[in-house]
Amino acid sequence: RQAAFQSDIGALLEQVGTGKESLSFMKRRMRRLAAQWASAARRLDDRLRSQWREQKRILVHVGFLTEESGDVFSPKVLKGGPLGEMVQWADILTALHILGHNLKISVSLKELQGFLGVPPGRGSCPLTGPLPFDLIYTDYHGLQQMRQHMGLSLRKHKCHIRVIDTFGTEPAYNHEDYATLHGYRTNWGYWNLNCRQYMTMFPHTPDNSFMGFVAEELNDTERLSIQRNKVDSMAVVYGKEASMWKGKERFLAILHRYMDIHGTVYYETQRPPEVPAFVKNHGLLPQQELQQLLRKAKLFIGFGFPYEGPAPLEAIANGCIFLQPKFKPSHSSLNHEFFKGKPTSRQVSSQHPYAEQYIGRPHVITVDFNNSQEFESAIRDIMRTKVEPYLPYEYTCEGMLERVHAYIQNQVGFWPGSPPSPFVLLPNSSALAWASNISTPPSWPPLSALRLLASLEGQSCIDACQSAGLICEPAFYRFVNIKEAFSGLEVQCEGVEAELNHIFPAFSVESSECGLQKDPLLFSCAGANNKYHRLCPCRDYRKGQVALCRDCL
Ligand code: U2F
Repeated sequence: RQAAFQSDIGALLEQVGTGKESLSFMKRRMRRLAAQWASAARRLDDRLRSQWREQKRILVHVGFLTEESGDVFSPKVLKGGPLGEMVQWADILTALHILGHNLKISVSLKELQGFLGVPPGRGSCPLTGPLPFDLIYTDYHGLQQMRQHMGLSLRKHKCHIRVIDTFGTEPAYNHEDYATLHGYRTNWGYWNLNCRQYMTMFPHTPDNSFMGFVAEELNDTERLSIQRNKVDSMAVVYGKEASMWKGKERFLAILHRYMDIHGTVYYETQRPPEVPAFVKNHGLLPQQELQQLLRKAKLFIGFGFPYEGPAPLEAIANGCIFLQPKFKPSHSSLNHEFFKGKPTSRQVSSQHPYAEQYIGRPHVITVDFNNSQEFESAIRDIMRTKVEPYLPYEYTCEGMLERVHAYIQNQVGFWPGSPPSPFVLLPNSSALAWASNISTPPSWPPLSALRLLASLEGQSCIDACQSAGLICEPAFYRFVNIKEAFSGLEVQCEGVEAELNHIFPAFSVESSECGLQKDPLLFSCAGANNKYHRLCPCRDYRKGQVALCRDCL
């Protein structure tokens, strides 16, 4: 069946249900952004007119909201607890609904069992027969619950699963045996999925798929009124929980010399002691009112936590400049409590690396806060700089619909053991040009986007592709994991071995050693080793939509 865009979200709101503060928050958000989604849907519908879009049967099981996983987030919705995840789930549900798929939503184990066809009262009875869904979106909590209740048949149905995973999972952590042997085992990882089945909040490692969320878009009238009403001396602090302000008195005092400081910190009866008296604290605001505050403010300032949330994008979209601390050294699972046990070695270079790397100046200023002079001069600069509201296309409703549509229609066949590439390097062509054999299964992204590069020693494929203005594309590893790739790059190999090592395919110039990857599950854009140059399959990407290549739609 062809999927038809459905802009009316009435049925979706009904499906989401009631009884939890988290669900109410999500529904308020859905209602508030409904018109914005509807007009994005019209634009995308016009652009995709000629394309067949298969309607999928989709189950969304939000594991972290189930009582069985403890549901620690719901009681904190009105108390300054994390909302980023709820923002994202609300937007995923809306996108799937608007794209016209057949959606079922579950936020409890009972509902999950009902949808999967497990008879009530027989909790651990494994699902037999075909899966009644084409796709299941869940999270790590939900995955665990599905394993308990589907038993062995989970393995059979694995390729239909997508895991919403805020900070991402790298291949070395995902591969159970490898993780166990090489010290990458964590509480979350080792599910042996194809890493593109993990979907992140920001484009972290391209090994995962970037799911994202949306921020508010402005019409012309709103833009104009923002321009008129900006107050150059008004700052809003990023941090809705008092603990995020702890130990920041020095920075607040400096900032206060220049600007009026506002906060949206949750409190019960009294001002939290962490928030100085000169700060105008509005208390935790409903999202809509926070937007209004950001429209007036010139500066949105982060003090290092929370990491990688939605709020800075909302601030920038409302014409603020985001000032944030540079982390030296970077924070990661090796040196910071918050990231410890997360299945990634990613180096987090500032509070919000996406804002730093993908947006940057003039909207984002990242400085060493311990250098008072640098900090102070950044504030002075900000007060003088005029900026326009800015929202990267990938965080608009149209951008998210476009991306989710592309994934749903094209990310199929996540079989870890996909056959080795029958592709060969054309004689006399440069190492960068690869040709396809007509009888092979189609690739997505299309193979025409492939550019093969060798990384520097000690450089990851994420960085190697990035420094060539490209992005690493894990789906292409199987095409370059062949010995011809080394000769194509004019690398001298004394024999080529296949090994289990997440940085392979790679070569060492010193020892003339060349290695191929033995297990496709370990193809990894992340990862580097000082001894090796890695073979990196890169591709182009659309400006403002890094998940998609030029010919991906
Ligand atoms: C991130 O979670 P947070 O919820 O702490 O992220 P924020 O950027 O603070 O904002 C989430 C939403 O909270 C809203 C705001 C954002 O969309 O509009 N909000 C509000 O409604 N009222 C207010 O007064 C202030 C903010 C991240 F998203 C998670 O993935 C991480 O787990 C967490 C920890 O790093 O940080």
